[in-house]
Amino acid sequence: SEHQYLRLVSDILEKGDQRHDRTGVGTLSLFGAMMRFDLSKGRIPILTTKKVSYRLAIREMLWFLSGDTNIRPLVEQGVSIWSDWPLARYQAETGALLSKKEFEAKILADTEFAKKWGDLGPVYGRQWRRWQGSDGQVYDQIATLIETLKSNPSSRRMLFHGWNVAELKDMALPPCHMVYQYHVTSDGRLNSLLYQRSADVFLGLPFNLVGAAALQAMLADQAGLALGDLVWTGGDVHIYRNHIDQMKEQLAREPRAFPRLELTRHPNSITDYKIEDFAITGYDPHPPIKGAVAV
Ligand code: THF
Repeated sequence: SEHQYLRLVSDILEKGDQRHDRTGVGTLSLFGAMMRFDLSKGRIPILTTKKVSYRLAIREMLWFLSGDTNIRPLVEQGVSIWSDWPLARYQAETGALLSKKEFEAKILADTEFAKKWGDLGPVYGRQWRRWQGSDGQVYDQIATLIETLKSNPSSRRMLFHGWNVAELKDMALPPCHMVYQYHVTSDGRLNSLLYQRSADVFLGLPFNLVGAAALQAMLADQAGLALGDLVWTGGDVHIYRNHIDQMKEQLAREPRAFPRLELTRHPNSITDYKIEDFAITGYDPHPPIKGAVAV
């Protein structure tokens, strides 16, 4: 339940190591954490102690699955959560001072501009769907995973990975949610385990939980399986210093029941899901809590 998340937050606030980080903001950080969510009753972990824009998180997951690495299709759908990194690169390389809104407007208006400045490099989608092997072959890790879920569900090798060492230097950000492993129980339930090397507990983690649960539901749907547990595990699990007040406010709230997820359509392929296929019911969150993202 959500208490696991709140306990993690209070652990970090109480015992977290004060660290300097890449972004210059500074964090309180713990190393190594785990949470386990039971999805078998149809409920998925969308936090209720603040309002989470879960549609953005599902759209982000659908974008990963499409194999795209350019922010343009996200911006077209009103998803701005990836725009800060291309904007920072554009500003650093051209000296131009644009607001995020102005930058996104150029991405939408100008195809050439979007190609040049909207791409994040070989991030998630590329590695998941088109991992370039040293043998010259291109590997679709998601297609292989679905095949194995169907043909050999007792396999212990059902996973996909984002950390392609040779290509890290070309990525706007190396993958945070890095390995997804799957497991099918003898009674046909799909479990998943996400290993996240670095977790922004206030902003990113709530999104990553929604994405992982939505993905698990799509994979189960494609492979004809029921849902089991979602296990989340984190490496450097941190709260940015400028999120501490927000986290304290969130901790003071009483969690409610997680909402239900139902897929209302059964597409033939993992790439055919649309945002409308995700019916979320019973989501009754506390009000949103704002916080700035560290770039
Ligand atoms: N970098 C950092 N510092 N934190 C992250 O969580 C993160 N990500 C992705 C890549 N780099 C990261 C980007 N994901 C929001 C949510 C997810 C993000 C980035 C930003 C965010 O600002 N959410 C707000 C507003 C959402 C909205 O637009 O409505 C929120 O209140 O949830 C982790 O994968």
